[in-house]
Amino acid sequence: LANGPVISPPHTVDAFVKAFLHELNFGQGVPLSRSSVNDQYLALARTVRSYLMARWLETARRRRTDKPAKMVGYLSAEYLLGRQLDNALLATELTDIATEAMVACGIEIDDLRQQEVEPGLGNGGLGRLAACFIDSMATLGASSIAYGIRYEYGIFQQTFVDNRQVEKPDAWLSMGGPWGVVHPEMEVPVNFGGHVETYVGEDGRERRRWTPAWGVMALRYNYMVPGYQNGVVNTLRLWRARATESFDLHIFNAGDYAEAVRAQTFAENISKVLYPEDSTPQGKELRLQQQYFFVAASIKDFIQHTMPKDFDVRDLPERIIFQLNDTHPVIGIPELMRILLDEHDLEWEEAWAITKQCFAYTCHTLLPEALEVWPVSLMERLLPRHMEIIYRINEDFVAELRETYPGDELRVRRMSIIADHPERSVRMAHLATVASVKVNGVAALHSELLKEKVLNDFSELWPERFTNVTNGVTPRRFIKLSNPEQSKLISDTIGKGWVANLDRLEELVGYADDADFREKFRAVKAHNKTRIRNVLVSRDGIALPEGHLLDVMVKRLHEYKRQSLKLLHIVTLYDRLISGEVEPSTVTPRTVVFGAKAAPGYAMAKETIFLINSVAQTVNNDPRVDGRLFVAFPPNYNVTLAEKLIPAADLSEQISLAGKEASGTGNMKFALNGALTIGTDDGANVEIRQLVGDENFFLFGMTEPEVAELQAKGYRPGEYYERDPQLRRAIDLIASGHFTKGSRDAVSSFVGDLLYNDRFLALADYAAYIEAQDKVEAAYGDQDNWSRMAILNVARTGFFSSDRSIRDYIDRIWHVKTGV
Ligand code: 26W
Repeated sequence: LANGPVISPPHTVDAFVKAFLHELNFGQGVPLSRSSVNDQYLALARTVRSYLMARWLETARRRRTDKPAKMVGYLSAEYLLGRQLDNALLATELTDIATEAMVACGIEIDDLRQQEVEPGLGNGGLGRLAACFIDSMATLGASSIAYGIRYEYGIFQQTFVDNRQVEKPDAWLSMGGPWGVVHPEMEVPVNFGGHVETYVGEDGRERRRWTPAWGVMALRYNYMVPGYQNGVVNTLRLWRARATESFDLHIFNAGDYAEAVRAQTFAENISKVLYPEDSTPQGKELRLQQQYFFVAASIKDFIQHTMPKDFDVRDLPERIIFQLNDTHPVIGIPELMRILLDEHDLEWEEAWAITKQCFAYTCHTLLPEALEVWPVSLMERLLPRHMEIIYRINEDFVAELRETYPGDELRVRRMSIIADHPERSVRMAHLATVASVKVNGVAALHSELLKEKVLNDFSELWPERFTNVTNGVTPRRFIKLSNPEQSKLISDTIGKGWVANLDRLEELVGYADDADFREKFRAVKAHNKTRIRNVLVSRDGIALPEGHLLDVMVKRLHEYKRQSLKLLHIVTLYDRLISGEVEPSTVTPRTVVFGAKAAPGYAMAKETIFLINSVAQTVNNDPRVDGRLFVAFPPNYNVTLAEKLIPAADLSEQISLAGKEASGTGNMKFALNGALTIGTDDGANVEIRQLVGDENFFLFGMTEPEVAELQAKGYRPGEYYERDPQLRRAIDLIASGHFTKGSRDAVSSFVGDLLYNDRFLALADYAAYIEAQDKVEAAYGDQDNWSRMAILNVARTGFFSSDRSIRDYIDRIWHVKTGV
C-alpha cells in the first residue's frame, strides 16, 4: 500500500456514501445529524476529491517515468475558475452516484452546490480563457502545468447602493477551501530589492552578484484540473506569499514583537488581493511584486522540482515552453536569464539562446493604454538585477536594429524595450516580443491588427514570429453543465461524442429544417428562461416578465464595449412607447439583462452603471410601457450567474467598436447556447459570422478601416446628435434628468462625454444599431424561423471549443505531446 498505486473508492452509491460519511465524521468532526450545510458541502467536495486523487497521482507518475516529454508551463496572473464541484463530478462520471448518495443521506445535493463560493481569481475574459484552457489541456492530455497566484481575495463582490456600484471584498476562502492541497514543505523563496555588485571568480572572470534586501516564501497550493472522462488530472499550482521567519529578525530581536508581526503582514500582502483593473494598468508596485512573485516561484519550481535532479539547464528548450498569458508574467524572461547567468554560470550568448526558445507570448488587447509599462526607477528599486539584464537585452536588440535599419533612429526609438517618454520605463510587450518563439493574437482580426498596428515594426522585422490562435471556450462547463436540456437534446440526436469533439455539432445542421427538432429546441430555451427567472427571483428579488425576447449584454463595463450604445437603444425603445409613437401592443416585448463590473477607479464606467440602474428603475415602473420593455441589472455578474443566464438568452450583444475587442469569448458561449448575435465586425464576431452565415447574424456598424478613416478626418459626435432626431430625443431624455429624479447633474458627465468626446464612436454607430435591432424584432416575430437560425448557430460554432484552440497552440507553438 505504501508505494503501490492509490486506488479510488469504487463507483457505487454505497461506497460513495461511506466515503462521504467518513469525510463528514473524521474530516469535519460532526455526525450527519448535527452537520451544517457547509459541513456537508466540504465533505462532499473532499469525497469527490478523493476519487480524483488516484488519477492525479497516476498522471504525475506517468509524466515522471515515461520518457520525459516537453511540457507547457502556462503562466497566468488570473484564473477565473467558477465553481468546481459539478465539473469534478462530470469529469469522474460521478454525478448520478453522488446525487443518489446524498438522497440516501437525506440531503438535497442542490443545496450543497449553492454553498460553493466560486474562486473568482480573475477579472474577465483573460482569466476565464485561462480556466477554459487548462480544462482543455487536461482533456487533451497535454503534458502541462499551470501556474498562478492564490489570491486570498478574488474579484470584488459588486453591490448596488442607490444605483451606484459599491465593492465588497471577496473572501472566497472564508468557508474553507476544499479543493486546494497545500504543501508547506515545498515552499520556494522569492527575493526583492537590494543591490548588485561585480565580483571576480576564481577563473578571473567578472560576474554580477545580486544581494536582495528582503524576500518572501511562496507556498505551494495544488489544485486538480480533471480532464473530461479520460482519467487525466492535471495540476494548477497557485502560490501564496508567506513571510520568512528571518523576515524581520532584527525587529524580533529588538523586542518589538507586535511590530515584527506587522511586518510579516506586509510580506503576505503580495498574494492578498487580485487587482480589479482590467485593461488600464495602474503601475502599482504591489502588482509588480505579484508578477515577479508568482513567475519566479514557478520557474524555480519547474527547474528544481519538476525536472530530474541531474537535469542540465542547457536542455530546457527541449523540456519546457512557458506560455505568457499577456504581459503580466513577462518578468519571467529576465528571471530565467538571471538563473542561467548567475546561478548556472552560463555565458550571456548561451543563456540568451536558451531563454529565447522557452517563451511564447499571447497578446490580449488592442488598446494602447492597456499595454503594461513599468517605470525604470521602480524596476531598479524592486528588481535591480533584472533591470540590468533588461538593459543588456535592449542594448543587443537596438544594435541589431541599427544594423538592419541604418539611420532609422525613429524606428529604433519606437521599438526599443525602454521608453524615454513620458517617463523612462520598460515596455513589457516589446520585451515579450523580442524574447519569444511566437507571438499570437486571440482572433483572426486581432492577430492581423496586431501585425499592422500594435506591433507593426516587430512584424516587419520578424514576420514568421507572428501567428493567430482564435480563442475558445470549454464545452464541458459552458454547454454540458450549464445547459443540460440542450445537451440532452443534442446527445439524443447525434450521440454523446460532441462533448469532447465539438466539431460534431455540425451533424445538427440538417435538423434546422426539422420542425419537430425546432419545437424541442424552443422548449429547451423556454425551460432555460424559467430557470433564470427562478434564479434571479431568489438571488436578487428580480422578477423577469414572461414571454419576452431575452436580450443579454454581459461583460466588463468598459467604454470600448459600449454599454452606452445599448443604453441609447433602450432609451429609444422607451421613448417610442411613452411618446405614443408606437402602439405598445404592436412591439415585440423585450427584456434586457445587463451584467458588468466596473474597475473601482474607472469613473466613467461607474457613471454608466448608475445610469443603467436609473433607466431600469424608471422604465420598469412606467405604466405607459405596458409590460413591453423590462431592464434587469443583477449585481455581481460572475461565472456562476453566466452559466444560468447565457443558456436562456435569445439575443447576444457584442457591440464593441470595430478594432477594439481582441476576441471576446462570451460571444462564443451565446452562439453555442442558441442565441443569435447582434454584433459589430470585431474580434471573434468576424469568425462567428463567417461560420454561421450572414443570414443568421445581425451585423451592424462601421468596419475597422472605416473607423480609422473617420477618426483620421476628425470625428465630431455632436453632428450625429444634430442630424438624427431619434438619437437627439434619446440623449435629451437622459440629459433632462428624466431617469435621475430630475437631476441633470447626475448625468452631465455621461452626456457631456457622449456629445463632446465619444472616444468609441457610439453616436456614429447608433443609427445602424437601431436599424439592426428593428430587424431583430421583425425576425423574432417568426419564431419558427428564429429557431432555425439559432440551431444553425449551435451547429456551426463547434470551432469555438477551447479544445481546438489548445490543439492550435500545440501545433503552431508548443509542439508538446497529447494523450499523456
Ligand atoms: C491591469 C492590466 C491589465 C491589462 C489587461 C489587466 C488585464 C488585462 C486583460 C488583458 C484584459 C482582458 O481580459 N482582455 C480580454 O482577453 C480575452 C481573452 O483573450 C479577449 O477575449 C477579450 O477580447 C479581451 O478584452
